[in-house]
Amino acid sequence: MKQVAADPYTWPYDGPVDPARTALVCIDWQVDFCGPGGYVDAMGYDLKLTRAGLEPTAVVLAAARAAGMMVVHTREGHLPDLSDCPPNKLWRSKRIGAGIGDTGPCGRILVKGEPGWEIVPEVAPIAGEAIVDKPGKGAFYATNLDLLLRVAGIAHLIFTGITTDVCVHTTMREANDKGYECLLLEDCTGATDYGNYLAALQMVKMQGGVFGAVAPSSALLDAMEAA
Ligand code: C5J
Repeated sequence: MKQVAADPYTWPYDGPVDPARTALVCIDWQVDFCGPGGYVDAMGYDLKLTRAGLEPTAVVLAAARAAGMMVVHTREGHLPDLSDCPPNKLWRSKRIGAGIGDTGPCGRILVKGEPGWEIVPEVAPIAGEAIVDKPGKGAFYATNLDLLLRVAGIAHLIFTGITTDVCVHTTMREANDKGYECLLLEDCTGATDYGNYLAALQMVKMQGGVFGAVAPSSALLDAMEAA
């Protein structure tokens, strides 16, 4: 494999992509965030924006699997009794009319085990892939993600998922602070607001790549084909 033609630098900083040290992290591709009747739909946002990255992500996922890369899927959700849902998060969700734990067309909103909490079929995990359940926006908070990655010898992370400005950004920032070298695939992510999506991409690239780098998935696939 080669390095990836990314912005603002050729990624990763330390040489060609090494599939044994790289994980593909797929953030919260759940019905609640991109499916009809889920949480994002209940809040009244345009699902086309959060679904936009699904098709390219499925292609990258297949390539990562073929290359033997570690794949990690994350899911945001809460226990049925909501004992792991901070009261301010609960209050805000009810205020906007999509209360966590309330019953909707996809079952109870953002509750573990409900249809809305499941990952959509296009990018669903397969046997052997890690699934990290998280109560918050960042996938490192209150989870074993860092341990799983370090035990597997992973130093580089490639991100897909939703939403760009919330769970993807929070997780990428956490990862960056921990020293992981991060790449965000711009066509494999989406936000509930297009301006926020663009801003989130731009934020990564400031200060010479303050949180890592950004590339189209085609650039990653080109680098992988050079294996
Ligand atoms: C949000 C997420 N937006 N997965 N969660 O509440 O980005």
